[in-house]
Amino acid sequence: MKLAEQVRSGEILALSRLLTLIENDSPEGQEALAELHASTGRAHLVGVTGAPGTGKSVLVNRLTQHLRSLENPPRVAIVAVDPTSPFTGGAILGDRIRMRDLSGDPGIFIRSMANRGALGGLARTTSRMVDALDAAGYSIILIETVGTGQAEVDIARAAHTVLVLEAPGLGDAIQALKAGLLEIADILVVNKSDLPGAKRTARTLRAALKAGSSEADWNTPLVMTNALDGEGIPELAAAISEHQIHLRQTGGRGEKDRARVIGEMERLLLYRLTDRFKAAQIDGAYERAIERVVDRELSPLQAINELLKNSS
Ligand SMILES: Nc1nc2c(ncn2[C@@H]2O[C@H](COP(=O)(O)OP(=O)(O)O)[C@@H](O)[C@H]2O)c(=O)[nH]1
Ligand SMILES: [Mg+2]
Repeated sequence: MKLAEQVRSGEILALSRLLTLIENDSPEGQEALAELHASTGRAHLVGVTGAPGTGKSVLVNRLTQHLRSLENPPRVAIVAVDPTSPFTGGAILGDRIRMRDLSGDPGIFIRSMANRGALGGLARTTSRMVDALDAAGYSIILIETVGTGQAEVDIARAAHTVLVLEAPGLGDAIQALKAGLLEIADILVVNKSDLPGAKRTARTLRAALKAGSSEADWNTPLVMTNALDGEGIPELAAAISEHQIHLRQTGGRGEKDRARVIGEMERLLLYRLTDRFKAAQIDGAYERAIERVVDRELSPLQAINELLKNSS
């Protein structure tokens, strides 16, 4: 059986292999993805972002456990996009907890990005992995990204439902405001509700939410959780489900999917046309242009205009 068919029929080893092929940007992976495209579009994508240490990994683990304990449990996949070294405490602890609590349930699939998807770009690689998991029949895909770099924030933003995590004691509320994280939140989560200061953090964020709420048709809820003991997790799951229904009813889901497609196509077009353009330059004209810009003879715009003029 071909790889795409194996993935579609839920074979775990085939799925793992496809994800590795995607990470390595291999043609075989691209071929399988092309075959699988018609089987995508069913999963609900949930982005989970926030500063390091807010408890994203533990929360994702706890949320998954909760979803799997429901009467009709969805199949859940987790993609962890964590550019921090695997040797930092948080990531290791998060992974260990996951391994211990979630292993053995065939309805759960967990994948950490082995590298930063250096070959294909982080956003592109993640988006393709999500497509593979979608085609493999996971109906909820949780995407954990550190809310620090623009690429990571963009990955979360591309999801249908975006959770932004906060925790007391990091000077965090202000940080999130600065980073513009609040604006992309469909659900705001104040985790570590057991710690002193959690209520104050929630109050600060509620005020900020009110002040900044511009989206007319969805009032971003604030949910307090304790990811360690699971308090607030059922409420969080309910809020995600409500947002999912809201998107379906308002046509927001279609809009988000379309935006994702447009983004992916424009990225591809950009890479393809750039490669083709560079390949068409004769006698190192492109490299020469770079040197002239470096030497301040031309501005980047002048250099590109000149190259375009000479090659048309
Ligand atoms: N007190 C408390 N600690 C938590 C809670 N959730 C996570 N933590 C701890 O916060 C640290 C960072 O958690 P982790 O999930 O790795 O954070 P991440 O970097 O956002 O993925 C770990 O030591 C967790 O045990 C919580 O609800 N309450
Ligand atoms: Mg983590």
